[in-house]
Amino acid sequence: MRTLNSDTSLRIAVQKSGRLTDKTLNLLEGIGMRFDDYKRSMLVKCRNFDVELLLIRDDDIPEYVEDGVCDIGFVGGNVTAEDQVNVTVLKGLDYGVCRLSIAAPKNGSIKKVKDFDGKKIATSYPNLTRSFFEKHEVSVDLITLSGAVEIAPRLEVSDAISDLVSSGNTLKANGLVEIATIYESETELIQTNKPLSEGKKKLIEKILLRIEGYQKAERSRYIMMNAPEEAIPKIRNIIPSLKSPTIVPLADDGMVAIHTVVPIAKFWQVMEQLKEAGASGIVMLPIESMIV
Ligand code: PRT
Ligand code: ZN
Repeated sequence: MRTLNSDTSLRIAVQKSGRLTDKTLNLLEGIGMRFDDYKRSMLVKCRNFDVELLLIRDDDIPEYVEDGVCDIGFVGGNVTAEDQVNVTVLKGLDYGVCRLSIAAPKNGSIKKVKDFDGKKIATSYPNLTRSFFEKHEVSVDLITLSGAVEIAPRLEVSDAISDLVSSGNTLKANGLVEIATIYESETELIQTNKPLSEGKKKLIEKILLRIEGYQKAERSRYIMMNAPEEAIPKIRNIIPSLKSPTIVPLADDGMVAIHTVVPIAKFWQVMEQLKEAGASGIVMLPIESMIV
Protein backbone atom coordinates (compact mmCIF):
# COMPACT_ATOMS: atom_id res chain seq x y z
CA MET A 1 0.00 0.00 0.00
CA ARG A 2 1.17 3.51 -0.79
CA THR A 3 2.01 5.39 2.40
CA LEU A 4 0.53 8.81 2.96
CA ASN A 5 3.20 11.47 2.83
CA SER A 6 1.79 13.36 5.80
CA ASP A 7 5.28 14.39 6.86
CA THR A 8 5.87 16.36 3.66
CA SER A 9 4.61 19.80 2.67
CA LEU A 10 1.60 20.25 0.42
CA ARG A 11 3.23 20.55 -2.99
CA ILE A 12 1.60 22.90 -5.49
CA ALA A 13 2.47 22.88 -9.21
CA VAL A 14 2.59 26.32 -10.85
CA GLN A 15 3.69 27.31 -14.37
CA LYS A 16 7.29 28.51 -14.13
CA SER A 17 7.19 31.20 -16.76
CA GLY A 18 4.23 31.97 -18.96
CA ARG A 19 0.77 33.45 -19.17
CA LEU A 20 -0.50 31.88 -15.95
CA THR A 21 2.52 32.50 -13.72
CA ASP A 22 1.91 36.03 -12.39
CA LYS A 23 -1.83 35.58 -11.93
CA THR A 24 -1.34 32.30 -10.05
CA LEU A 25 1.39 33.70 -7.79
CA ASN A 26 -0.68 36.83 -7.15
CA LEU A 27 -3.62 34.62 -6.23
CA LEU A 28 -1.52 32.57 -3.79
CA GLU A 29 -0.12 35.74 -2.24
CA GLY A 30 -3.62 37.24 -2.22
CA ILE A 31 -4.82 34.36 -0.03
CA GLY A 32 -2.05 35.04 2.44
CA MET A 33 0.87 32.81 1.36
CA ARG A 34 4.33 34.31 1.47
CA PHE A 35 7.22 32.99 -0.63
CA ASP A 36 10.89 33.75 -0.98
CA ASP A 37 12.22 34.63 -4.43
CA TYR A 38 10.51 32.20 -6.79
CA LYS A 39 12.38 33.41 -9.87
CA ARG A 40 15.57 31.57 -8.94
CA SER A 41 14.47 28.13 -7.87
CA MET A 42 12.16 25.37 -9.10
CA LEU A 43 11.14 24.36 -5.59
CA VAL A 44 10.13 27.24 -3.32
CA LYS A 45 9.11 26.93 0.32
CA CYS A 46 6.19 28.93 1.63
CA ARG A 47 7.21 30.98 4.68
CA ASN A 48 3.94 30.81 6.59
CA PHE A 49 2.20 27.58 5.44
CA ASP A 50 3.34 23.99 5.19
CA VAL A 51 3.41 24.38 1.42
CA GLU A 52 6.00 24.32 -1.33
CA LEU A 53 5.70 25.37 -4.97
CA LEU A 54 7.08 23.34 -7.83
CA LEU A 55 7.60 25.70 -10.78
CA ILE A 56 7.49 23.76 -14.04
CA ARG A 57 6.23 23.94 -17.65
CA ASP A 58 2.45 23.96 -17.87
CA ASP A 59 2.50 20.84 -20.08
CA ASP A 60 4.01 18.84 -17.20
CA ILE A 61 1.53 19.95 -14.52
CA PRO A 62 -1.38 17.52 -15.13
CA GLU A 63 0.92 14.49 -15.13
CA TYR A 64 2.83 15.60 -12.02
CA VAL A 65 -0.51 15.98 -10.23
CA GLU A 66 -1.84 12.67 -11.59
CA ASP A 67 1.28 10.88 -10.33
CA GLY A 68 1.06 12.55 -6.91
CA VAL A 69 4.44 14.29 -7.30
CA CYS A 70 2.38 17.43 -6.69
CA ASP A 71 -0.80 17.33 -4.60
CA ILE A 72 -2.53 20.17 -6.41
CA GLY A 73 -1.74 22.35 -9.42
CA PHE A 74 -2.86 25.43 -11.33
CA VAL A 75 -3.13 24.79 -15.05
CA GLY A 76 -5.26 25.58 -18.10
CA GLY A 77 -8.23 23.25 -18.53
CA ASN A 78 -7.07 22.87 -22.14
CA VAL A 79 -3.86 21.11 -21.01
CA THR A 80 -5.58 18.77 -18.54
CA ALA A 81 -8.29 17.87 -21.07
CA GLU A 82 -5.76 17.26 -23.85
CA ASP A 83 -3.58 15.06 -21.60
CA GLN A 84 -6.62 12.97 -20.56
CA VAL A 85 -5.24 12.53 -17.04
CA ASN A 86 -6.93 11.10 -13.98
CA VAL A 87 -7.17 14.11 -11.62
CA THR A 88 -9.97 15.98 -9.88
CA VAL A 89 -10.83 19.50 -11.00
CA LEU A 90 -11.47 21.42 -7.77
CA LYS A 91 -12.27 24.83 -9.18
CA GLY A 92 -12.38 26.98 -12.31
CA LEU A 93 -10.45 30.18 -11.72
CA ASP A 94 -11.64 32.77 -14.21
CA TYR A 95 -8.22 33.70 -15.61
CA GLY A 96 -6.21 32.38 -18.57
CA VAL A 97 -9.57 32.24 -20.31
CA CYS A 98 -9.35 31.07 -23.93
CA ARG A 99 -10.91 28.58 -26.33
CA LEU A 100 -9.57 25.86 -28.58
CA SER A 101 -11.03 26.60 -32.00
CA ILE A 102 -10.76 25.35 -35.54
CA ALA A 103 -9.94 28.04 -38.07
CA ALA A 104 -9.42 28.17 -41.82
CA PRO A 105 -8.16 30.69 -44.42
CA LYS A 106 -10.59 33.59 -44.76
CA ASN A 107 -11.13 33.30 -48.49
CA GLY A 108 -10.92 29.53 -48.76
CA SER A 109 -13.54 26.83 -49.25
CA ILE A 110 -13.85 25.80 -45.57
CA LYS A 111 -16.89 27.54 -44.09
CA LYS A 112 -18.39 24.95 -41.74
CA VAL A 113 -17.38 21.83 -39.80
CA LYS A 114 -18.36 19.38 -42.60
CA ASP A 115 -16.04 21.26 -45.01
CA PHE A 116 -13.03 19.98 -42.99
CA ASP A 117 -13.62 16.50 -44.41
CA GLY A 118 -10.38 15.13 -45.88
CA LYS A 119 -8.42 18.28 -44.90
CA LYS A 120 -5.04 18.58 -43.18
CA ILE A 121 -5.27 20.30 -39.80
CA ALA A 122 -2.25 21.54 -37.86
CA THR A 123 -2.60 21.53 -34.05
CA SER A 124 -0.85 21.19 -30.71
CA TYR A 125 -4.05 19.60 -29.37
CA PRO A 126 -4.45 16.35 -31.34
CA ASN A 127 -6.58 14.53 -28.75
CA LEU A 128 -9.22 17.23 -28.29
CA THR A 129 -9.26 17.95 -32.03
CA ARG A 130 -9.58 14.25 -32.97
CA SER A 131 -12.47 13.64 -30.62
CA PHE A 132 -14.26 16.77 -31.86
CA PHE A 133 -14.14 15.59 -35.48
CA GLU A 134 -15.00 12.01 -34.52
CA LYS A 135 -18.09 13.32 -32.76
CA HIS A 136 -19.05 15.22 -35.92
CA GLU A 137 -18.21 12.18 -38.09
CA VAL A 138 -15.77 14.20 -40.15
CA SER A 139 -12.54 12.51 -41.24
CA VAL A 140 -9.43 14.73 -41.02
CA ASP A 141 -5.67 14.38 -41.28
CA LEU A 142 -4.05 15.80 -38.13
CA ILE A 143 -0.54 17.26 -38.16
CA THR A 144 0.81 17.73 -34.65
CA LEU A 145 3.02 20.80 -34.20
CA SER A 146 4.40 22.13 -30.92
CA GLY A 147 4.17 25.82 -31.85
CA ALA A 148 3.60 28.42 -34.58
CA VAL A 149 0.45 26.55 -35.58
CA GLU A 150 -1.20 29.65 -37.04
CA ILE A 151 1.30 29.98 -39.91
CA ALA A 152 0.92 26.35 -41.06
CA PRO A 153 -1.73 27.12 -43.76
CA ARG A 154 0.40 29.94 -45.25
CA LEU A 155 3.37 27.56 -45.40
CA GLU A 156 1.07 25.00 -47.04
CA VAL A 157 1.82 22.57 -44.23
CA SER A 158 -1.93 22.30 -43.60
CA ASP A 159 -5.32 23.47 -44.93
CA ALA A 160 -6.57 24.67 -41.54
CA ILE A 161 -5.66 24.77 -37.86
CA SER A 162 -6.97 23.96 -34.41
CA ASP A 163 -5.45 26.33 -31.85
CA LEU A 164 -6.06 28.42 -28.74
CA VAL A 165 -7.73 31.78 -29.28
CA SER A 166 -8.34 34.60 -26.83
CA SER A 167 -8.65 38.00 -28.53
CA GLY A 168 -8.67 36.53 -32.04
CA ASN A 169 -5.92 38.92 -33.21
CA THR A 170 -3.45 36.15 -34.07
CA LEU A 171 -5.99 34.45 -36.34
CA LYS A 172 -6.81 37.75 -38.01
CA ALA A 173 -3.14 38.60 -38.55
CA ASN A 174 -2.69 35.27 -40.29
CA GLY A 175 -5.74 35.59 -42.55
CA LEU A 176 -7.71 32.91 -40.68
CA VAL A 177 -11.33 32.84 -39.48
CA GLU A 178 -12.76 30.82 -36.63
CA ILE A 179 -15.21 28.17 -37.76
CA ALA A 180 -16.15 26.41 -34.50
CA THR A 181 -15.11 26.10 -30.85
CA ILE A 182 -13.83 22.73 -29.67
CA TYR A 183 -13.18 23.50 -26.00
CA GLU A 184 -13.79 26.49 -23.68
CA SER A 185 -10.93 26.84 -21.20
CA GLU A 186 -9.92 28.66 -18.04
CA THR A 187 -7.25 28.07 -15.44
CA GLU A 188 -8.25 25.31 -13.05
CA LEU A 189 -7.10 24.12 -9.67
CA ILE A 190 -6.62 20.37 -9.97
CA GLN A 191 -5.98 17.77 -7.27
CA THR A 192 -4.32 14.38 -7.36
CA ASN A 193 -6.50 11.29 -6.97
CA LYS A 194 -3.70 9.60 -5.01
CA PRO A 195 -4.41 9.31 -1.26
CA LEU A 196 -3.70 12.42 0.77
CA SER A 197 -3.09 12.79 4.50
CA GLU A 198 -5.84 14.41 6.62
CA GLY A 199 -3.54 17.39 7.19
CA LYS A 200 -3.15 17.98 3.46
CA LYS A 201 -6.88 17.57 2.83
CA LYS A 202 -7.62 20.20 5.49
CA LEU A 203 -5.06 22.57 4.02
CA ILE A 204 -6.56 22.16 0.53
CA GLU A 205 -10.02 22.94 1.94
CA LYS A 206 -8.62 26.06 3.57
CA ILE A 207 -6.96 27.15 0.31
CA LEU A 208 -10.23 26.64 -1.60
CA LEU A 209 -12.20 28.67 0.92
CA ARG A 210 -9.67 31.48 0.79
CA ILE A 211 -9.67 31.45 -3.03
CA GLU A 212 -13.46 31.81 -2.99
CA GLY A 213 -13.13 34.80 -0.63
CA TYR A 214 -10.42 36.33 -2.79
CA GLN A 215 -12.47 35.90 -5.97
CA LYS A 216 -15.61 37.36 -4.40
CA ALA A 217 -13.58 40.35 -3.17
CA GLU A 218 -12.03 40.82 -6.61
CA ARG A 219 -15.50 40.95 -8.13
CA SER A 220 -16.90 43.38 -5.54
CA ARG A 221 -16.42 46.96 -4.42
CA TYR A 222 -17.19 48.58 -1.09
CA ILE A 223 -19.20 51.77 -1.61
CA MET A 224 -19.96 54.63 0.73
CA MET A 225 -22.31 57.53 0.09
CA ASN A 226 -24.31 60.25 1.81
CA ALA A 227 -28.04 60.66 1.24
CA PRO A 228 -31.14 62.30 2.70
CA GLU A 229 -33.02 59.98 5.05
CA GLU A 230 -36.11 59.93 2.84
CA ALA A 231 -34.04 58.48 -0.03
CA ILE A 232 -33.23 55.30 1.96
CA PRO A 233 -36.09 53.10 0.62
CA LYS A 234 -35.23 54.02 -3.00
CA ILE A 235 -31.50 53.42 -2.42
CA ARG A 236 -32.12 50.05 -0.76
CA ASN A 237 -34.02 48.98 -3.85
CA ILE A 238 -31.12 49.91 -6.11
CA ILE A 239 -28.33 48.26 -4.12
CA PRO A 240 -28.04 44.55 -4.77
CA SER A 241 -26.12 44.19 -1.49
CA LEU A 242 -25.11 40.95 0.16
CA LYS A 243 -26.76 41.86 3.42
CA SER A 244 -28.51 44.97 4.71
CA PRO A 245 -26.47 48.09 4.10
CA THR A 246 -24.96 49.91 7.08
CA ILE A 247 -26.84 53.19 7.64
CA VAL A 248 -25.34 55.79 9.99
CA PRO A 249 -26.94 59.17 10.84
CA LEU A 250 -24.76 62.20 9.99
CA ALA A 251 -24.35 65.42 11.97
CA ASP A 252 -26.28 67.26 9.23
CA ASP A 253 -29.97 67.04 9.98
CA GLY A 254 -31.84 64.42 8.00
CA MET A 255 -28.70 63.05 6.29
CA VAL A 256 -27.27 59.52 6.56
CA ALA A 257 -24.11 57.70 5.41
CA ILE A 258 -24.74 54.38 3.66
CA HIS A 259 -22.04 51.68 3.32
CA THR A 260 -22.45 48.51 1.32
CA VAL A 261 -20.90 46.08 -1.15
CA VAL A 262 -21.78 45.89 -4.86
CA PRO A 263 -20.70 43.50 -7.62
CA ILE A 264 -18.22 45.27 -9.89
CA ALA A 265 -20.17 44.31 -13.00
CA LYS A 266 -23.09 46.45 -11.79
CA PHE A 267 -21.01 49.25 -10.31
CA TRP A 268 -21.50 52.00 -12.93
CA GLN A 269 -25.18 51.26 -13.42
CA VAL A 270 -25.72 51.34 -9.63
CA MET A 271 -23.67 54.55 -9.28
CA GLU A 272 -25.85 56.41 -11.79
CA GLN A 273 -29.08 55.19 -10.23
CA LEU A 274 -27.87 56.15 -6.73
CA LYS A 275 -27.06 59.67 -7.87
CA GLU A 276 -30.53 59.98 -9.39
CA ALA A 277 -32.05 58.74 -6.11
CA GLY A 278 -30.33 61.58 -4.22
CA ALA A 279 -27.00 60.06 -3.08
CA SER A 280 -23.88 62.24 -3.09
CA GLY A 281 -20.17 61.88 -2.26
CA ILE A 282 -20.19 58.30 -3.56
CA VAL A 283 -16.83 56.60 -2.86
CA MET A 284 -15.75 53.18 -4.11
CA LEU A 285 -13.03 51.08 -2.46
CA PRO A 286 -11.43 47.78 -3.45
CA ILE A 287 -11.88 44.85 -1.04
CA GLU A 288 -8.94 42.65 -0.18
CA SER A 289 -10.85 39.54 0.89
CA MET A 290 -14.39 38.59 1.77
CA ILE A 291 -15.85 35.64 3.66
CA VAL A 292 -19.64 35.51 3.56
O1 PRT B 1 6.62 27.16 -21.29
P1 PRT B 1 5.29 26.57 -21.05
O2 PRT B 1 5.07 25.25 -21.74
O3 PRT B 1 4.97 26.51 -19.57
O4 PRT B 1 4.22 27.63 -21.62
P2 PRT B 1 3.39 27.64 -22.98
O5 PRT B 1 4.12 28.50 -23.94
O6 PRT B 1 2.99 26.28 -23.39
O7 PRT B 1 2.03 28.31 -22.50
P3 PRT B 1 1.59 29.84 -22.38
O8 PRT B 1 2.27 30.49 -21.24
O9 PRT B 1 1.60 30.54 -23.70
O10 PRT B 1 0.04 29.60 -22.03
C1 PRT B 1 -0.33 29.00 -20.83
C2 PRT B 1 -1.84 28.82 -20.81
O11 PRT B 1 -2.48 30.08 -20.95
C3 PRT B 1 -2.45 27.99 -21.92
O12 PRT B 1 -2.32 26.61 -21.73
C4 PRT B 1 -3.91 28.44 -21.84
O13 PRT B 1 -4.56 27.72 -20.82
C5 PRT B 1 -3.80 29.91 -21.43
N1 PRT B 1 -4.04 30.86 -22.53
C6 PRT B 1 -4.96 31.85 -22.49
C7 PRT B 1 -3.43 30.93 -23.72
C8 PRT B 1 -4.01 31.99 -24.41
N2 PRT B 1 -4.95 32.55 -23.62
C9 PRT B 1 -3.55 32.32 -25.74
N3 PRT B 1 -4.06 33.26 -26.36
N4 PRT B 1 -2.43 30.21 -24.28
C10 PRT B 1 -1.98 30.52 -25.49
N5 PRT B 1 -2.50 31.54 -26.25
C11 PRT B 1 -1.86 31.78 -27.58
C12 PRT B 1 -2.45 30.90 -28.71
O14 PRT B 1 -1.80 29.66 -28.74
C13 PRT B 1 -2.18 31.76 -29.97
O15 PRT B 1 -0.85 31.59 -30.41
O16 PRT B 1 -2.04 33.12 -28.01
C14 PRT B 1 -2.32 33.16 -29.40
C15 PRT B 1 -3.72 33.65 -29.65
O17 PRT B 1 -4.03 34.76 -28.89
P4 PRT B 1 -5.03 35.88 -29.45
O18 PRT B 1 -5.24 36.80 -28.29
O19 PRT B 1 -4.31 36.57 -30.58
O20 PRT B 1 -6.29 35.21 -29.90
ZN1 ZN C 1 3.31 24.60 -22.53
